[in-house]
Amino acid sequence: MTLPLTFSPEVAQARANGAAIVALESTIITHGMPFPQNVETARAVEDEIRSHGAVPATIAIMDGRIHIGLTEAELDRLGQATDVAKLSRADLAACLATGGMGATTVAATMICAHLAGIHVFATGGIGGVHRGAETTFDISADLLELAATPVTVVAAGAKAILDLPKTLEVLETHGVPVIAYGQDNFPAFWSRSSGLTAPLRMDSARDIALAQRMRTALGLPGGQLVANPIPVEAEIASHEITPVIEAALQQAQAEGISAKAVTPYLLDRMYEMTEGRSLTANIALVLNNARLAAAIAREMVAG
Ligand code: PSU
Ligand code: MN
Repeated sequence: MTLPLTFSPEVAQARANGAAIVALESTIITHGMPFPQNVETARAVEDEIRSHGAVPATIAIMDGRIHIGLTEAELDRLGQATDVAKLSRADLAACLATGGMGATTVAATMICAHLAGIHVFATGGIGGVHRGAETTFDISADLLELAATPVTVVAAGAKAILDLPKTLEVLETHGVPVIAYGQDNFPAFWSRSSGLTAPLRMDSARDIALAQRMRTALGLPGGQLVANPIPVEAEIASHEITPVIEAALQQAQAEGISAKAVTPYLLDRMYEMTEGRSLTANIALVLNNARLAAAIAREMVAG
């Protein structure tokens, strides 16, 4: 069976030229931000990568094909669609087989990026171990994907809607390098610090690129999580965001939200309760991650 990969003209050209490429996920577009800010942000992130010397490849499933890079029209279609499946490792193949439209999470984007020969991927936050996981067993497949698929993921850490100590423990158990960029602390998405020390720290894109290559050379499967703190001016202090997180979690529980619906529900409640401020911060940190990912991708190409 030939792989159902469709490259956008821009990405096809980048591959032919051996240019630096940065993968981008699509669940952040369909389930992470409201329209039209989702499409505007997706475009701004792509432009940020272009202006930092790399080519963006937004990944999504459309018409039974894995699209590596979306045209303007495809991005619009995805951003406005309301019936898009949220795809992880478990449902990627089924969506392709049945021809539906699907947005890729961190896990599914890593799989598709690897198939396309892309080694770096920028996003906002990764999934993790949910609070109460000791009873719900709700642990994002993103964590196991980082252990299995050789793609370096640049995120702003993980949201404090998750259980961050447990998230770091699971990553360690599965042998995933967690690298804080430019500081010792593991960042918590809207806040630069979670109060937890990250297992590793690096201060240059070059070291991060080299570490991924070294990992693969050693025969170790899997990628790396680069935790890049939100820019200072965009940060929401932890004493401001914590009560909002608590309220959102309580509402999710009261409404019996479970499984795949949990993360999108919490993001939506946070947006409402902060009157959009959580979204402004989210956009700033994704742009910041795009810049770092572009620098890492350039280092990987430079070899
Ligand atoms: N965290 C965010 N924003 C997001 C997501 C997570 O701050 O948009 C999305 C990503 O696509 C991530 C997915 O891979 O949610 C994780 O979902 P789950 O917890 O159901 O595995
Ligand atoms: Mn989950």
